[in-house]
Amino acid sequence: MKKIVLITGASSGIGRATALRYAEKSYDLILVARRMDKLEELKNEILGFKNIEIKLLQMDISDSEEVKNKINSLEDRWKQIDILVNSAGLALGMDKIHESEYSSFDNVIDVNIKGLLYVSKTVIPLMLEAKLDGHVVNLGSTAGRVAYSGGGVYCASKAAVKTLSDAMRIDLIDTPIRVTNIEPGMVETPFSNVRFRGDDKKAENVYKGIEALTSEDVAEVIVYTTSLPQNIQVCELMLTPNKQATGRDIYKQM
Ligand code: 8X3
Repeated sequence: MKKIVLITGASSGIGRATALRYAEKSYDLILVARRMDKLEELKNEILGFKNIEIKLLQMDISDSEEVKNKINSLEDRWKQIDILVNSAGLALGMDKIHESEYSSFDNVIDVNIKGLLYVSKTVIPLMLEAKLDGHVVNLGSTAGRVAYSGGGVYCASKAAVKTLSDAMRIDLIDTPIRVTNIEPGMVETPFSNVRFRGDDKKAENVYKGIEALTSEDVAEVIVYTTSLPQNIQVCELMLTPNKQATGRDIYKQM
């Protein structure tokens, strides 16, 4: 039976690259994002090189009712989810906490923390019901380990992803399900364009003087951790470009 992977944030960046990598490996895909046109585009691209089944789910993962209803309404075959990749996430701006707009905190917390919880809370029971050797991959970040000025809520959200991953792993210790927290450092994706609300110059500056990782690099690592023998659980995996040692503030001091 072919394996199924559900990927959130599949319309761009690491989520998109991960979808392409699993497609190459012949997994069937459930692709989740808000932008249906982007998902359709990705689906067509994949079907151009691989004969697999792809389900598209247009969803705002920060809406718990929507997550619950849409995932639970999948046909039985699509509920047999082997791998969940919680890739959806964002940062907004680089303002110091005390200089930020009140409203700027909400979006990041809603997607990065609550969205990850809503999707996991819906998919994990399906994995348990189907008695699958499931695997949950959460996208953390070096920012969850080392805070930096202007990164406040984003860093905190990724620290939450680390803690939630640990808690999930303990919750699921008596089951075959594995939980992995992937913590990339600098990755050149539309992440910085979103953070700087479309200011390409500012976004480019983030990666100046450093050969950042690509989304494909991170996708490769995600697929690697889920392809290991069942008895090997990669709990956490931090990956950085060669010229980034730990978190972002340390890099800036070099
Ligand atoms: C993204 C890493 O350093 O841009 O998760 O915050 S950083």
